[in-house]
Amino acid sequence: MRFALASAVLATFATTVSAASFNVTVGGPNGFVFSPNQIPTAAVGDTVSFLFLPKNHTVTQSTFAAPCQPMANGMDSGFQPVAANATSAPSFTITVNATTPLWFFCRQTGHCEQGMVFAINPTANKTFAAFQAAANASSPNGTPPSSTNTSGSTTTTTGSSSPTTSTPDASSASASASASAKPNGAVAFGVQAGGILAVVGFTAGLLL
Ligand SMILES: *[C@@H]1O[C@H](CO)[C@@H](O)[C@H](O)[C@H]1NC(C)=O
Ligand SMILES: *[C@@H]1O[C@H](CO)[C@@H](O)[C@H](O)[C@H]1NC(C)=O
Ligand SMILES: *[C@@H]1O[C@H](CO)[C@@H](O)[C@H](O)[C@H]1NC(C)=O
Ligand SMILES: *[C@@H]1O[C@H](CO)[C@@H](O)[C@H](O)[C@H]1NC(C)=O
Ligand SMILES: *[C@@H]1O[C@H](CO)[C@@H](O)[C@H](O)[C@H]1NC(C)=O
Ligand SMILES: *[C@@H]1O[C@H](CO)[C@@H](O)[C@H](O)[C@H]1NC(C)=O
Ligand SMILES: *[C@@H]1O[C@H](CO)[C@@H](O)[C@H](O)[C@H]1NC(C)=O
Ligand SMILES: [Cu+2]
Repeated sequence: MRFALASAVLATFATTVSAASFNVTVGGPNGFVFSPNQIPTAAVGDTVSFLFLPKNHTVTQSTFAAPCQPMANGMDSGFQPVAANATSAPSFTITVNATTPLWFFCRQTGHCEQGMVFAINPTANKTFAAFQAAANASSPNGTPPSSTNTSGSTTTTTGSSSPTTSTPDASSASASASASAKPNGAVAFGVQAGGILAVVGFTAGLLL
């Protein structure tokens, strides 16, 4: 068993040795943002690892036409609540399987409409800026369009303060990845091992 696993890892490594890996943080001190907010050029086989900072975000695939709506059969990390004082964070990794554009958003209430979107391989005609502008112009999911005040979000407090939150979070990321792993022609979920990555510098006072 151990040998088989090691062989599989080595085989995977051998076939992807030239692939690039990108890290993207989700949320955290900078607010409702992915950072960086786009990967301009990703090749087939490249991986993108999302690292979830406080508070409670998702990485969810959408389409250019409907930035804040989950794409049918698209990828979704599920909600990843991270305490403000957490010292580690769950991660979620996807493998790029085509060079066509990939569009993502956070489906936490109101976040997409505040520009929390992300793109891989945007094009000259379908730019990140155009995608984000469309997201900003969207009506919040489940919120009456007439409500334009920004105070509508109910997510300003972090629900969990458990210091052990990160481990189950990572597990749920793995579970979500597995559950959503069916090919959609664009990307595939990568290995979720090593889901816990050390994160330093969280400061509760900066999170809002
Ligand atoms: C991504 O993050 C991991 C874990 O912190 C680190 O080992 C790796 O070097 C980072 N990769 C890039 C391209 O920054
Ligand atoms: C961009 O849009 C223009 C106008 O619709 C079109 O002529 C052009 O072929 C498009 N370019 C690409 C790369 O799709
Ligand atoms: C979308 O809204 C965010 C948050 O207000 C802002 O930072 C960003 O510049 C906006 N993007 C566009 C393209 O208007
Ligand atoms: C927005 O909030 C202000 C007070 O915070 C209130 O006076 C106003 O009526 C609200 N507008 C809407 C559309 O709810
Ligand atoms: C994270 O957000 C989702 C959606 O709003 C919510 O159902 C869930 O309870 C939140 N989790 C925590 C720990 O706050
Ligand atoms: C985070 O803060 C909560 C109280 O808000 C505390 O119970 C918990 O032990 C803290 N966790 C860590 C890792 O410091
Ligand atoms: C990659 O995409 C192709 C179609 O573009 C599909 O046939 C294949 O199953 C995908 N691979 C994975 C691992 O999702
Ligand atoms: Cu979010």
